[in-house]
Amino acid sequence: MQYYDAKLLTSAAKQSQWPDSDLPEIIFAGRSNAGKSTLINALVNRKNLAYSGKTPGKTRLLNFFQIDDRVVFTDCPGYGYAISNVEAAEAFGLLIDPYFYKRKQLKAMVLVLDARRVPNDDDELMIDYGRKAHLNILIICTKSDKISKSQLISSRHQIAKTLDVNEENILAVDSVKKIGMDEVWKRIDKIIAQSSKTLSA
Ligand SMILES: Nc1nc2c(ncn2[C@@H]2O[C@H](COP(=O)(O)OP(=O)(O)OP(=O)(O)O)[C@@H](O)[C@H]2O)c(=O)[nH]1
Ligand SMILES: [Mg+2]
Repeated sequence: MQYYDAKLLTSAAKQSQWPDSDLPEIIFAGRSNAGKSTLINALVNRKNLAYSGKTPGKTRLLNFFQIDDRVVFTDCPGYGYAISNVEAAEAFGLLIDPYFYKRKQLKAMVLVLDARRVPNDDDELMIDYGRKAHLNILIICTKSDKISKSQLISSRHQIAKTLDVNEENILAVDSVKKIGMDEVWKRIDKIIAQSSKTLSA
């Protein structure tokens, strides 16, 4: 089992609180309860690094985790719980807008989707954020253990169509049993390698 030195750098509500770091960053975004925090924990072999809670939608901050001296994972608050709540939507925009558009070391977005659900308008909005900020986009379907192989195949088709992405960029994982993590790391390593070129350029 691979060991990762992973630590919470900081939790930020606004730009002045972003950590002072020049490592490449990857944001993990997705609907509340999609499995963002559990995925981060699984990737670094930790149980409680990123808190994965029983009260979905509670985190309202960007949580920055440094992994070794290589990369920073940013755990984004989940969206979609209070879709009709304008205030909540505004607060979310205020939190992530500057981060997506001003954070130079932000290189990629992992869009976390529950494999059992079709992407909704919020997911489409989120992927648009990533595209407008010129990020690499990787889609991870969590909870693949909860559906059959054939359901997973059709789910991936559906996601590719709805979000207009190549199926190659849609991976499936079971974060509880930590299945699929090697493939996710391969993609992350690739992103890190590419961004170290642009960061030092
Ligand atoms: N079976 C199974 N359960 C999962 C998987 N990933 C996440 N879960 C469960 O789904 C629930 C939500 O996971 P979280 O990681 O807290 O979700 P989140 O996206 O961080 O949620 P917010 O922070 O509230 O937005 C937890 O009970 C997890 O144990 C998976 O791959 N398989
Ligand atoms: Mg979470």
